[in-house]
Amino acid sequence: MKPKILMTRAVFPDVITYLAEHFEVESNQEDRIFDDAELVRRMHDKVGLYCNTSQRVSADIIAACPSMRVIANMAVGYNNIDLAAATRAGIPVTNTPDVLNETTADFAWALLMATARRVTEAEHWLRAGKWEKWTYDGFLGADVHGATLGILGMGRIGQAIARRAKGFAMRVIYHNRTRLAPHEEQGANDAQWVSKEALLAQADHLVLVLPYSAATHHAIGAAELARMKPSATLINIARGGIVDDVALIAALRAQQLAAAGLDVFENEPALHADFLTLSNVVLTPHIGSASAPTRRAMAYCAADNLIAGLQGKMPPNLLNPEVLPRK
Ligand code: 8YV
Repeated sequence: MKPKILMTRAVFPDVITYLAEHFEVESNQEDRIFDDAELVRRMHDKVGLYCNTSQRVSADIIAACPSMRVIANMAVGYNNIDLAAATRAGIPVTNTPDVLNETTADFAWALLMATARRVTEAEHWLRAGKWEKWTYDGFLGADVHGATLGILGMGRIGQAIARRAKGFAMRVIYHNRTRLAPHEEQGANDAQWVSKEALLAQADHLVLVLPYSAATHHAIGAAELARMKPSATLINIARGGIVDDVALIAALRAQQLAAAGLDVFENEPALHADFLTLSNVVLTPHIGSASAPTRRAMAYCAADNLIAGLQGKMPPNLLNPEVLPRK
């Protein structure tokens, strides 16, 4: 008999076929969202969990699923999983890094450009039938070329964003807990490390690409927004919770900040209703990695991690190697 796994959300059907070569798969192509109790109930006879960031896997859930042997998250971020609790329970946890770096960097630029040049605001106005004549001051935005790009969080996606700034002749500054090696700063990234305070004060366009954790909760709040230029744009493609959304709404209303491009929100998908009343925001539903080839690559990456883990092999993207027996 094949080992049993649960897939918490709908995926490309061929990924289910692929996993079914190895496992008895319980899929969820109806794409219902499981609450904690339903997840635990469905996991009672399963050894593998294939999930994504919409599925919370808390310490209580881990404790209530004693047969669970591997968790494969179809995302690079894994703040939905209590990694420490999984590690204590000896459960390998995997994610899907790298395959989405370039696609997510592309999207950061799409959001930055749309926000700086007011693309969606102008389109809504056009669709509303308001375009009667050209005006010299219609939808004036901020320049991107020649401006200073700030990046908070300079991991693999941050660096892919930095590399793209060359074509826009931008100065790139970044802040990260760990500074890049000199050859990385001077090479393709061409980026200068600055303090967080300097980053906030100098950036014309500030992109957030840091992982969410207790340490980065509200890393951008009222005090940080007050340090930014009133002409600046803020782009969040990382995680809801890194920005204090209430403080951001107040800053955007007061035009203490020119505009924001947001792909992620606190408590998403139930975002703060006041965002919908603002014209100086571009809002997208967490689609940073959503290109067809990349979502497919993520889905197979998570599948390969689960297969390796349940076969007792080293999963390619293991987050907690300390759970494996020492050789
Ligand atoms: C995912 C993401 O698509 O990888 C991540 O961390 O935020 C996105 O690429 C989304 O979280 C679904 O798991």
